[in-house]
Amino acid sequence: MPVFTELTDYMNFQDYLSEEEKLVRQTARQFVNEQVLPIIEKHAQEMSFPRQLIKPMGELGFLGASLPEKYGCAGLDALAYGLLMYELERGDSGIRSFASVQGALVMWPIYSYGSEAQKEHWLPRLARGEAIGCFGLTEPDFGSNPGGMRTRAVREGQGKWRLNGTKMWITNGSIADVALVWAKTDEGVRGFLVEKGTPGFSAPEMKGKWSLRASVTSELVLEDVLLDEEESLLPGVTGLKGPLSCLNQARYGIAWGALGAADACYECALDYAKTRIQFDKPIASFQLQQQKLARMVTELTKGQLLALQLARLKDKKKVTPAQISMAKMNNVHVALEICRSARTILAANGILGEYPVMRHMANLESVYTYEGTHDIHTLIIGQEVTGIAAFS
Ligand code: TGC
Ligand code: FAD
Repeated sequence: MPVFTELTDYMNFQDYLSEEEKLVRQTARQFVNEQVLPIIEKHAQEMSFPRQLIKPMGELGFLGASLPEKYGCAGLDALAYGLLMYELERGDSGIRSFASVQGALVMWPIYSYGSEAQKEHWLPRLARGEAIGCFGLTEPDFGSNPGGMRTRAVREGQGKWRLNGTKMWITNGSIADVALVWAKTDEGVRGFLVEKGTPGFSAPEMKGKWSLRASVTSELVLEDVLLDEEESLLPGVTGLKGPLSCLNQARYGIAWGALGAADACYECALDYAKTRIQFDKPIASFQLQQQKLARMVTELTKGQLLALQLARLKDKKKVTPAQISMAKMNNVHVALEICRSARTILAANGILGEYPVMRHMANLESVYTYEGTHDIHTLIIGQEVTGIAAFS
């Protein structure tokens, strides 16, 4: 598999990065080149998550990277965090997914809605990769519409809660030490931290995926799980806005990350087109192939500029959920198109694991769906511009 030393930067956006942003990106790129690319194809073929990468990711500060140093995190700005996601997903969407779930969907809600004791107990361990987290919102019958969830938590005497329900499609589920489970209560939706090994709780792994094969996806089964309120209940939020606010963090990371996968495919296709000879010429000399490459680099660049502005808004705390939806929707869509186009340039070789193209393409089919499908983000933007919700 070819290893490329620099990211695609047609509009020279890197000239305006701070020293810290450059360092984070470079560190993540080196990590991916040295530790992810040599092993990822084998893991994807064997359908296993490379758990040996968790500790190094923790040591490098990649987990919960935008949270404060007080809890053992790197305290990165939004742009540095986005570039980190870009580089990780250039390796594989499964690696970025692991970091997204750990940081944006488990550590961020504990930081934002947890008690001080919960923060001190979980955040440093999660940051170091000594504990793994997962985020349980989706259910077998409620994906795009999590408000319909059936998982239920009821108060059981003084300071206790009883949880029943099933979650599905949960990244990291079977390897997680702690699951953040969202459940309906009489007060509205609440978040509960459920530790591995709690009686009545299990997390069977889902098998047979053709996408995100180097990532663990699981069910969460909760049968009369008895929880202590102080340890488990996130006190700081009630209502669907709890889980949906976490998604803003993760969707932001995906808007950057998907472009990393696209960059890997574009670079691979460009390199291949310049060296593959047909009709006595490199295929890069044919107009039809140049058109594909020009389109790919243009869409990649437009996606980067969209994500850059999103980063600026996010750091100024001015970003809206619908703006994040636009970037997630657009960037995953163009990333998938870029990967598909790259596959056509590599033709038969494009389906081989020797090149990263088909793996990225298959991964992005999941990315297109999770964290809100392309359709749902379209409707979120539609609601923003018309003032009319068209979800139901
Ligand atoms: P709606 O009535 O619109 O909203 C309910 C309450 O939530 C608030 N809200 C938000 N708050 C913060 N950020 C957001 N993005 C928010 N969106 C909504 C809203 O203001 C309201 O608050 P309040 O105080 O008035 O109660 O809710 P709805 O039921 O009509 O649903 C709207 C819809 C469809 C947009 C929402 O349900 C949605 O986003 N659906 C998509 C579900 C989704 O994205 N699931 C992702 C699961 S996690 C995952 O996929 C992880 S993959 C990880 C990986 O491996 O990388
Ligand atoms: P559905 O909601 O059943 O949608 C089916 C189709 O109908 C889609 O095309 C959708 O766009 C369309 N549709 C639905 N509603 C509307 C509407 N109102 N208008 C128009 N079209 C509509 N979830 C978690 O909670 N945690 C995780 O860690 C997690 N990880 C995941 C990992 C993977 C690999 C995958 C594939 C999914 C993961 N998910 C996770 C679940 C993911 O968030 C859901 O799959 C996603 O929200 C869509 O739900 P669904 O698959 O049930 O599709």
